[in-house]
Amino acid sequence: MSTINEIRVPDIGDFTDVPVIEILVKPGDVIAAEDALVTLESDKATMEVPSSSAGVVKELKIQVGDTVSQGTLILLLESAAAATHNGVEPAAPAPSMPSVVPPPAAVSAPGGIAEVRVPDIGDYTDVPVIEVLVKPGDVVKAEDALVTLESDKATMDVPAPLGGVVRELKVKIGDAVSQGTVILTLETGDGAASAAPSPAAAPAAAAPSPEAATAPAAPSTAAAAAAPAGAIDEAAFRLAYASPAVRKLARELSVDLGKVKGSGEHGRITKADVDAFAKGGGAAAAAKPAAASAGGAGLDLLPWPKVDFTKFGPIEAKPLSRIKKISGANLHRNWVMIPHVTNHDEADITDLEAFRVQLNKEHEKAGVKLSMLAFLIKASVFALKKFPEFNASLDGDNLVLKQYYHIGFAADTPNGLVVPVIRDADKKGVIQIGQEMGELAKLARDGKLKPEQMQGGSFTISSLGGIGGTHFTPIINAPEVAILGVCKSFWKQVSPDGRQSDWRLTLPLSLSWDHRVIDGAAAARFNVYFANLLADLRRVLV
Ligand code: CAO
Repeated sequence: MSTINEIRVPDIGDFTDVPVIEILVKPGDVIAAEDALVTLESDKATMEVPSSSAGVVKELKIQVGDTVSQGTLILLLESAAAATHNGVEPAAPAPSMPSVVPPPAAVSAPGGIAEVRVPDIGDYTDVPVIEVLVKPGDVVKAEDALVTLESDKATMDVPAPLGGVVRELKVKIGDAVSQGTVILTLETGDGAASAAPSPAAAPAAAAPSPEAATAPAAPSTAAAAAAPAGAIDEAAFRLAYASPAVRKLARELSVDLGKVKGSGEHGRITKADVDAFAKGGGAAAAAKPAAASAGGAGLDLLPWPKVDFTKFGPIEAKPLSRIKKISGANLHRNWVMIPHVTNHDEADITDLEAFRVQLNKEHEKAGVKLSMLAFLIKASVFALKKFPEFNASLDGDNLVLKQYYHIGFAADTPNGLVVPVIRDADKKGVIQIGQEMGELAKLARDGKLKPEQMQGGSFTISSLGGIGGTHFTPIINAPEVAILGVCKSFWKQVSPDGRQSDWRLTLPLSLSWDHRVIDGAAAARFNVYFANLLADLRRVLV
């Protein structure tokens, strides 16, 4: 006899609405109790949810991109009666995950020396320290990450419970820690505990520690020292975008994660990538479009320069935001793997601007405020219909021409660049596009965009029009093949016949395109057609 168990998200501390970034099982899989089912990732921790029972996966109830909280149903598991006899309790709650934002854990004398200890991390003991993010002399603020711990189920940062100056490190990479282990001592006090460290106040700047004198960051020095010559590059391993289970597998297979190309979302390295890399020496890269295929020699670049900046003046080291790390890795890949060319042009938007102002007046009472970008998104659809290879993706030797028009727009947020997508822009009017843009841009600024609101784009527009500039080189948002950049419009005197002249409002266009798919003549034609559309939108009727 078999029973169906509901497997739910266990206690994950204070976290709610945590995105699911990977599903590790599928219907029909036979799993043992404690096998990892899904990976969740917040901005502080990556954690795997293990199964509380053994059995066969019957039905998945979530998908990648969903957000989950404690109690969310993950899947249905069919457990054999034998499993119960073996002592596996089908209805047993899944093991509690560690609190990922632990309560402050310092023993502190105001204005004195505080011992910062590992806080409550649930049932975990002897968790290895995989990264030490600070060094003696560093000025830290409350909540700054101090060390990263990684068990086989979760990766978590231990934050500073209060501000101060790091006095002495008590752990190093490789140490195993449990609740209560002293991580470091912190000198607290009026100046030290203040939120914004002033460069002059940082002892690291005034009197560099021995570590600071040899490397910009202690973690990389320590990691490099720990790794035997010719072994895994620890710094690159740590920076690789992968879940704990994938890291564990990479360790087991001695795979240098820093060298594996991720085929997952946002370039995330999956188990399959690690397996393929281990078996085929870089086979993971073959999953990429044509340019990524094997055969190219290594870039053979010089190592990145290591400079002790404190030798030249005061500095402040600021960790990159999660968005910056993800978008940086994507931008880097796109820049290196796509042969970019950028064509610059100009569009006469004098009449369109007058129309925009008039529309805004007409809809003022309804609270509608259209910027030029809404018109550009709409106009791009017509240009993409005319030049379908710009609304496409490379898939091996095939060009996938999309019959949908999902237009992404780059949005600048306090945490970095994100690209929300207006779906089916061909089916929407400019006012609806403008309203959706406003909503998506607000969600982006508040850090509340859902993954699905950034997926599926077929072409992107990056507008710096509200800021300035004349032209720039936007980086293509793979797997798309083109991106349009626009800058601030300006008044320009033009003379079509060399005798009479006129002042026209002019919009600078910068179209970057993938030379594997598009050639220069097509790009020039695209720009001319697009500019003509903007000059006279009646052309869309033709
Ligand atoms: N020329 C002149 N003025 C322009 C303009 C243009 N091309 N585009 C917008 N403006 C004006 C708007 O009309 C608005 O003016 P008012 O304040 O007088 O109404 C002002 O500039 C600000 O516009 P905006 O930036 O708020 O609105 P938008 O719709 O143009 O852009 C958004 C929205 C989310 C795309 C934008 O805020 C943003 O984040 N831009 C940066 C994108 C970016 O970082 N790109 C680079 C990516 S590569 O690193």
